[in-house]
Amino acid sequence: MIDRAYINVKSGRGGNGLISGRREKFVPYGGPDGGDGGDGGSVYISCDKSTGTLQRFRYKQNYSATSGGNGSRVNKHGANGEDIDVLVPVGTQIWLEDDEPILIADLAYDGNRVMVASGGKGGRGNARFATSRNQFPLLAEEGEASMELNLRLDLKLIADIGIVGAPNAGKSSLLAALTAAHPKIAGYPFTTLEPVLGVLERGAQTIVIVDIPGLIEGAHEGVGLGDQFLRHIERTRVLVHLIDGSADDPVATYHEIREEMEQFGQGLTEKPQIIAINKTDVDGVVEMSELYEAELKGEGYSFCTISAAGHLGLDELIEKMLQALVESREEFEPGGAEQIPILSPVEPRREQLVSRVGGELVVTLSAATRLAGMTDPNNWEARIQLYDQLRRMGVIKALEAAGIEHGDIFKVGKLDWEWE
Ligand SMILES: Nc1nc2c(ncn2[C@@H]2O[C@H](COP(=O)(O)OP(=O)(O)OP(=O)(O)O)[C@@H](O)[C@H]2O)c(=O)[nH]1
Ligand SMILES: [Mg+2]
Repeated sequence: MIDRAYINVKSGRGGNGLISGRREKFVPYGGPDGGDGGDGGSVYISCDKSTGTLQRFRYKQNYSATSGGNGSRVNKHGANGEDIDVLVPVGTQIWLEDDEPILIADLAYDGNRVMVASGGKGGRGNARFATSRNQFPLLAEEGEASMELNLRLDLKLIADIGIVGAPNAGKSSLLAALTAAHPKIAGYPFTTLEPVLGVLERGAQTIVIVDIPGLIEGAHEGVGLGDQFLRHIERTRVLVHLIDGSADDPVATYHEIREEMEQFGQGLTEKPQIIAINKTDVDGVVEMSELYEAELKGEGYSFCTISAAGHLGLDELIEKMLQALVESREEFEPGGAEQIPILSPVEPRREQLVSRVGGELVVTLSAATRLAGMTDPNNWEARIQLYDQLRRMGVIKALEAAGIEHGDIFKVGKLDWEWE
């Protein structure tokens, strides 16, 4: 079972604005008519309770939204790119992979959604730059660049109910009896080697149940991979502790497993728990169950007797599970499902005007580089118009403040410019 995955997301870039139109005055339909580029699509991540694991991210790691279309003539706007939604299970944390990973969002409740990479804005066409002073602008903007991020997904809560117990207790049989899952079942210990998820539908309720491999003494220290399995039940709300009623000393085994859980820590023994004695169809188990129940009463948990293989007592067990889930939700979700767990928004786009890169002054303001990207470097008139825009954006002031001198070269997008 995978509970961590790495993905790469990329938003769509904005489409370019267009420089187009007829320069002559008094011509019908004359004037600048270059349309705007469309906006690029954004990438969202949303959680959904029908998605159980991060398994499928093993096969697909790259998620990209589409780019905006370029503007065209006659003021025609480019098509917008399409947003995409990456579906993850409820309980997924999204981390930005950096030197120090940064938690972007904690999708704790069904339907939570967060934008992780915003689409680039479309560039403006030359029609938008027309003023009374400049009736035929030779300027347009490139679309805003896309955003690309490497993310780590961590699934915190994998199931509502975790079934724990000794090897051979009948845990997988119980999962098979309650859900449509088909775990391997066999009459020897350690049949289950990896956790298996199943879904139980009860009216409008959907309960995700996880069956884990059997726990034995030393589990918390890693014996039989027990520490890994304990980590899985750490991420469930309610435990069903299944006891093999036909085994030799089930009460002692129960205490052994509780001791392992106690040693492991992480609040496992504080979770709501239902003790279920299994195999009541075996002769004598019903009678012995009364004794076991009396001995385990002091534990303060609710108690029932079932036969997983014989499908006996399951309705009562399901009722107890539902009740425990309601109580656990009241305890952990005071704000209810409306609560928004999203922690921090995506990193804002960098908006520094000018920076020095290896002794050279480079204009970094994206609004400026996008204009430069569409400017014909050989057209002096276009360059004058661009210079005028750079001045309005405060770029020229910033270059002066950075100490630019006569004869120095500065870069804006693909253009090199000599300072005069
Ligand atoms: N008689 C009887 N046998 C049962 C019952 N439930 C399970 N069993 C049997 O007990 C054996 C173990 O069942 P599993 O469901 O594989 O047990 P498990 O707890 O998942 O075992 P591990 O995965 O090895 O930890 C199998 O032979 C089952 O058929 C029951 O209610 N009655
Ligand atoms: Mg099993």
